[in-house]
Amino acid sequence: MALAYIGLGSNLSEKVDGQIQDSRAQLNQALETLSLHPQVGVVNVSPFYQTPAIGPGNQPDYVNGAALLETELTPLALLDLLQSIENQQGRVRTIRWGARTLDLDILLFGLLVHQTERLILPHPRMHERGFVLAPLVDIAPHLCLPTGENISELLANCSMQGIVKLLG
Ligand code: 5RY
Ligand code: CA
Ligand code: CA
Repeated sequence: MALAYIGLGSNLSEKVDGQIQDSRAQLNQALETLSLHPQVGVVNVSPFYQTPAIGPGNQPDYVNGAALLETELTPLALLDLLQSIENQQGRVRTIRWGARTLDLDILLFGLLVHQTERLILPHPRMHERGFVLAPLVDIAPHLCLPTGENISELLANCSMQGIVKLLG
């Protein structure tokens, strides 16, 4: 049984059965699907944040969050599952770093350090992104990367400009 932290993001809504699924609903739907998987447990979920989009063009703000999973899956099997949930929730891959209905990233898989074409662990940019670290620190303030760096200390060096914690 491994513990894995994931990052969740969405900056596009989608219509499901005629109803608008806003970005918060996208994240909640993904967590629901994960919790129903026989080899995955959702241990803890962070508050969600509204965050200015970083990337090309003019994009809507994101909703970002983080979650702690316990899983029997291998890192690559978990990645397959996360990508299948992204696709199931209407993610269309057009331009790199473009707006998306759902983005699920493995941030940490235990203390595993792994680097292949498909998957780099820890997530290579997590240490410098406020929208990743702020929700993560809410659920794991004492968490350290395999390098020994504490995530609360890393967050203190990130810009929190425009990042707002959402209520409820
Ligand atoms: C930079 C470039 C591309 C940062 C930079 C991406 C999210 C990035 C996002 C998200 C917010 C992307 C990857 N320099 N902005 N932009 N939240 N994902 N706020 O989840 F993150 S595309
Ligand atoms: Ca991402
Ligand atoms: Ca991703």
